[in-house]
Amino acid sequence: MKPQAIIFDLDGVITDTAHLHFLAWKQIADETGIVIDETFNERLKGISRNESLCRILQHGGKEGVFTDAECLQLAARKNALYVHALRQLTTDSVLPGIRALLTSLHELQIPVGLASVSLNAPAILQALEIADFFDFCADAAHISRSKPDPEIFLAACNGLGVRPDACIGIEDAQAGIDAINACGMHSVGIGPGLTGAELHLPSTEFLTWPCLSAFWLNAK
Ligand code: B16
Ligand code: MG
Repeated sequence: MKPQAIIFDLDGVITDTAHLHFLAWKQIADETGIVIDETFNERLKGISRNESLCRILQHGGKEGVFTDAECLQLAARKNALYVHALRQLTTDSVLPGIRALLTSLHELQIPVGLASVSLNAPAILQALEIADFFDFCADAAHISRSKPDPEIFLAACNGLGVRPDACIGIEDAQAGIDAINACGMHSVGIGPGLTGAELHLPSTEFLTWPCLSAFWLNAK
């Protein structure tokens, strides 16, 4: 038996945009007198744009300092910086092993979904020239709760018409692993520092169909 679908996170699994998010947020934080570093940035992975801003302001002790309109402006400026930085993405920016895995899944006719809370996800898939591999991308604009809430993964399952417990979810962030587990999907974690993933791989290079297939036989 094969899984009914494989559902991917974007940032950190398909391509590494976390550093670009960090640089854009760092510029906004610097301008508001808040210090953030890469360690703090780990806490923003899988977290929506507005929620990320709230966490940064809280981190800098500036919660409640800005009006709602000013917060919207800060988030919009961060996004403009980030979108500008996305211009550097090329087809070579797909993480190792991912294009080969997507090709295998396509040949095996296993549906593929995307569960990214990034509103820029469709443009990123286009820039990487892998959009056609995805049967359904959950629309982040219709999600009201960031990971670790399972909402985005459930939306991907609904869109594909599959049962969560018959699917594999792949994530690099702790909030994402928690979201996958919360909806009964089978979780695969990529990279260091994660707890609770059913299968844990050091990097995307190890993410092959034979590896996922063996995991699936043991998971069921
Ligand atoms: P945007 P994922 C998430 O993507 C990022 O991990 C997170 O850092 C970012 O704030 C969020 O997307 C929203 O992104 O500002 O482009 O809408 O990990 O869910 O693929
Ligand atoms: Mg991620």
